[in-house]
Amino acid sequence: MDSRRVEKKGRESDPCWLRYERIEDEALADQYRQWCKKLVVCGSSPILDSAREELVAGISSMLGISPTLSRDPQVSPSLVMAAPSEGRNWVDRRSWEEMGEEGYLLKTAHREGGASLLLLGKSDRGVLYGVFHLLRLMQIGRPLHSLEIVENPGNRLRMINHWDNLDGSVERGYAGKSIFYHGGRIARRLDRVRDYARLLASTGINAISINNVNVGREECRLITGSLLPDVARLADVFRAYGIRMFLSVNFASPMWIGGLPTADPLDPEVRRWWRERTEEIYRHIPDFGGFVVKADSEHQPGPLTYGRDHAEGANMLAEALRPHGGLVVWRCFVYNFQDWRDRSTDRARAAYDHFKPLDGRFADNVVLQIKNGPMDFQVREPVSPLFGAMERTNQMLELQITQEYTGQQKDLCFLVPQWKEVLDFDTHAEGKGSTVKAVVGGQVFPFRYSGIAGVSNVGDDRNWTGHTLAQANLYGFGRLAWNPDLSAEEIAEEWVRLSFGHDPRVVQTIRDMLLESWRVYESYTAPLGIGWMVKPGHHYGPDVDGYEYSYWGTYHYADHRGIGVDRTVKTGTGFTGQYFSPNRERYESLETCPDELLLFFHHVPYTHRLKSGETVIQHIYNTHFEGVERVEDFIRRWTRLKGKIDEERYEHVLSKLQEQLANAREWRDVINAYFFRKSGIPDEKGRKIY
Ligand code: GCV
Repeated sequence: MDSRRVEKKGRESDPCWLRYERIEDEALADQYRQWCKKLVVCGSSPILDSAREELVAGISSMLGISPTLSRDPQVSPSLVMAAPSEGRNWVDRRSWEEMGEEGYLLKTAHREGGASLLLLGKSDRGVLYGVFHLLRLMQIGRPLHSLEIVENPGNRLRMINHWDNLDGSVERGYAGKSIFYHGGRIARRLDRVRDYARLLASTGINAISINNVNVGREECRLITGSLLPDVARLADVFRAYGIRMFLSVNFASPMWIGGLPTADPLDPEVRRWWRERTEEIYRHIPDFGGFVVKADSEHQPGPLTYGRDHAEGANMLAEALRPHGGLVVWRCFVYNFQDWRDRSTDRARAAYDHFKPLDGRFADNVVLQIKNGPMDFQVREPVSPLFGAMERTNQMLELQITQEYTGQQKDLCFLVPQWKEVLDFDTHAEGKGSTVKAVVGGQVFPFRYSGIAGVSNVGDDRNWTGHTLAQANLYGFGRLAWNPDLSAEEIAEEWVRLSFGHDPRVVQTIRDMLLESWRVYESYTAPLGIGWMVKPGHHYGPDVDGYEYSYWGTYHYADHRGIGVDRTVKTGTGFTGQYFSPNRERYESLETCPDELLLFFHHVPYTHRLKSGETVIQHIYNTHFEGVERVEDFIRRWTRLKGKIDEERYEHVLSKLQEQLANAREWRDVINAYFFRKSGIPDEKGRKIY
């Protein structure tokens, strides 16, 4: 076991997918030993040192040998890990040029006098990513004798956002307390943070923001001399794994901690204040990434208070960061300006209505961070129409790894299939093929900065994520941010093998359960694109009209005749008009709108027939009964793994599944009863509705 793992309450934290279990197939292990017993390391830097340490730890643990270290590149056979400056000598020009800034090459080179396994990067980061790739191949049992791999990331920014507060709480956190903060201070021991950095780097993450986007007064201190030395300690840990640190800032900081009478972005004193603050940050953290900002949203202050718009607000911060190479990540989750007294208000329209007119006005070191859907991380939503709609403005995608509306790490819900649908969605912004992944990958418009951010699901629980199987979401997020073309199946299988080994029944069972789980969760919580039927505040469990902003049932508009939100141009809120053709027409028409989003876009009678042939009301009943049955089936399948995986994880997952079953039953009963009473239409199968 890795001695670097921190102890919590006397117990080691879970290594997740970096288990490096001893390879039991001796023939395979022998093959690997041939390559790994001599390690040639050319170059040194904090990142290369992390790479070397990881490689040595992985090899020792999997193969039971300590590789001899050498600087002599002629040693053979050997594994050669070379810094960018030296790696160039090892391969032909074409191979070298195939690699991008953060790319790497893994190649078995058979040469006169012997052979070497080359692990080269265009940057130190690239080498580190190559090390993790090689270790992954070994954990999965792949042969190494004829490797020829060149990998480059599909996204420039691959970022994790934390919603951690200084008091140690985590907004929408379901896995214990923050790993960064305890009681108003930054943790003294950072072993756990270091293991986290390893986990993130192993999937290719290169940026992290470490505090909640709802920035309270206390958290404002993170950008002051009182906490910056500690923030810099955290930055040091992440830097050694190629991860740049960002901080969330409160737009009113000049007033809250600067003593100024205003935070108006056009006020010269305010601008000077931000410049000086930023300079101080860079004195502590020379490679600081920049600011993440939630402005004019859910009680957070912003430029609108001063009659300024979001571009003026963001550009002021961009100006302060520019001399240092920093970025402003400006969130588009803004809907407060809408008039809630007006019954035709549609929250889905908000981000587009607000930001689209500002296209071209943002500085080039501002990136707009857009949630995947127009609402807020629901189980099912269409893709936000803002993607691709601002061709002169850097854009990135925001996903929620933490499972606020998707089971809160109590219910199993593997989100990669949902994210794949988002990434593969064709916006048609520049004609066919303008997928979301191409937009945020910077291939549709030449964005200077773009990429993907995910809200972390990690806390100080021993297993990091509350539900052990929720580790797969963190892993899957990182893998997709690196390579959005990977399939959900590939990612699920890879994660299971790394985390649970290669027993065919174990692999198949867990992989299949993961892949089915989002639709199962959807089946008992969110019929046909209707979301939000959650208990207020904490958002777990069913309450059809419970959601705190659910004025007049605006999220489902259910009455005794029908259900759904009419968002058509013809008779509704006009939201469908925000999409490019042909998506606009597809959603506008009842005939072509996909069933799973029907009630998001249309208000229909309960007796409306879906493409499946079922009526809407019968679909609601059926899916809620089936959802419970599917969870019962999960439990049956899981119990067949007894004895095939370690007792601790077996029992833990079993208890989570039992909790999920209770939750699914509650959803079934509450939702079915509500719509039975509303519609007066009985279940055609005569099942009991409570
Ligand atoms: C950090 C949702 C969540 C909030 C979160 C917000 C956001 O509304 O419920 O907890 O705040 O999204 O993304 O800013």
